[in-house]
Amino acid sequence: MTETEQNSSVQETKTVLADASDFNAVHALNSGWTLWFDNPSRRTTSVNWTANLKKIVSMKTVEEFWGIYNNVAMASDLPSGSNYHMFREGVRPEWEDPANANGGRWGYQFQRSIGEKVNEHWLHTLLACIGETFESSEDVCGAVFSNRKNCFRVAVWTRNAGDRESCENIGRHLKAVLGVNHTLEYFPHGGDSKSGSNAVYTV
Ligand code: MGP
Repeated sequence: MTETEQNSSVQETKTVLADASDFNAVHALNSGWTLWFDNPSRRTTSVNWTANLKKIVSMKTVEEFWGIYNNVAMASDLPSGSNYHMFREGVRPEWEDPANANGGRWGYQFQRSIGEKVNEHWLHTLLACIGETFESSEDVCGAVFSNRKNCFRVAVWTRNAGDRESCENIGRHLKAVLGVNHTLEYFPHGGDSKSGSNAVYTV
């Protein structure tokens, strides 16, 4: 390409700022996503779990995502014991949803001393989900941020715990997205280290 051609191609590139009077350009996400919150003060058992899940808002475009992200509480500021859940539209962030029923989750716990820096890890996880940057992104159901007394936890829920290759692809990518060197563990829903069950995959 000659310099003149390059200049003209640059000039033709239209951005959202190209027209000072029209800021309506939007960039559609591959699928819709919904942000949920649950309030721990009222969640004690798996029986009342569903009742405490609150849908905050759904989004279909990159612009809506940023508008929402910039106007909700930072994950590190959530009350201890509560969770954010960002799930594909139509999938409830609970084991019982058909999309999750045969699935599981990758999770990583950050020490609370990481403080506000944990928000970057959560944001990068959100961007990987809505940007569908996982190799088997269709198997990603959603992501969960948990603010706990002793830690922050970021998890990614996948659709099929029996599909080792897909799960491990997702786990490896999450590890890169989080930028951590420690081992990540995958548990089918319903099992975790507290209940004594072992991780079925590690990356
Ligand atoms: P949790 O918050 O995922 O675990 O689930 P954590 O953070 O290790 O535990 P915490 O006590 O520190 O909060 C806590 C409890 O919520 C579980 O033991 C279940 O009783 C209930 N629960 C969690 N999830 C994700 C579900 C779900 O999807 N369905 C149902 N029915 N109950 C759930």
